[in-house]
Amino acid sequence: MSFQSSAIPRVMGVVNVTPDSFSDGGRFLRPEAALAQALRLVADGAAILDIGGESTRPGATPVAAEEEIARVVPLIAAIRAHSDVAISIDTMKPAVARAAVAAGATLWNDVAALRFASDAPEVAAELGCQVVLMHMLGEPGTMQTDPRYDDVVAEVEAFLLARALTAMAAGVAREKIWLDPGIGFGKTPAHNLALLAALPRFVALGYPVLLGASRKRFIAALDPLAADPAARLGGSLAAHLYAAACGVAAVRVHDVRETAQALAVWGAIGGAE
Ligand code: HH2
Repeated sequence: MSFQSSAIPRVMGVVNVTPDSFSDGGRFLRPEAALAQALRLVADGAAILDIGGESTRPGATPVAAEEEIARVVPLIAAIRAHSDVAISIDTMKPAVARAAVAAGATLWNDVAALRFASDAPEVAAELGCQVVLMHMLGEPGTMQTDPRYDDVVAEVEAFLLARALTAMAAGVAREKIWLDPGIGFGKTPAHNLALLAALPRFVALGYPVLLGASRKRFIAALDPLAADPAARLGGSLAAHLYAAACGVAAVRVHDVRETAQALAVWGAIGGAE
């Protein structure tokens, strides 16, 4: 296997301001609790905070743009007032991305890869922010209903390259684009493991790669004692250290302190050289 290590990946800490996210839903709905959590993640080692106002787990209730904006914008503004950490907005809606960037976000993390609104690529270009294009099979409500691929790695790779071309055709600068294979978004455990194993191939595409394996269900498929998402720290760390060795630019995690420590040890051993 050819590893492409060059640096310790940045840690992106997750702050979900939602009642129903799969691992931290409901915990940070109050603005003060969300701000305290965000600042704790910065102190713990997060270089980027990913703020989400709508859960994408299968069966989650869709949220109107106005409600999503009301959840995320005050938090982004409050974080901006307290810290210069990079802020990412996790949304599929151009109106939410626009409001978040106006409040201080510099990265639009779109799990729909700018597919779910016809003007999304143009809005991304107009905002001039960085954009994460993530692979998802279909849409959140049905993505986990018997997902099938002939060749999951080739199909995810082709999808991401096509979405990058669409974004660039709309005016998004190439250097603003990140790619993410979308662990858990329309994938069986076997698909997720194949995509993880193929990370060097995704890194070789020449875009920064973001990897989000934190507390995801494929870990429970490998460990019968990990039914509770909070019991998946060991598996999350293993996946993210492996991703670091493959040369990803950032890892999206809930357990920021533990991940930052693991990456520091890995880097000190020489993993990033
Ligand atoms: N995973 C989740 C949400 N957003 N964005 C990117 N780029 N990559 C991911 O792997 C990713 C993501 C799912 O995790 P979480 O935010 O904890 O849950 P929910 O979607 O239920 O809010």
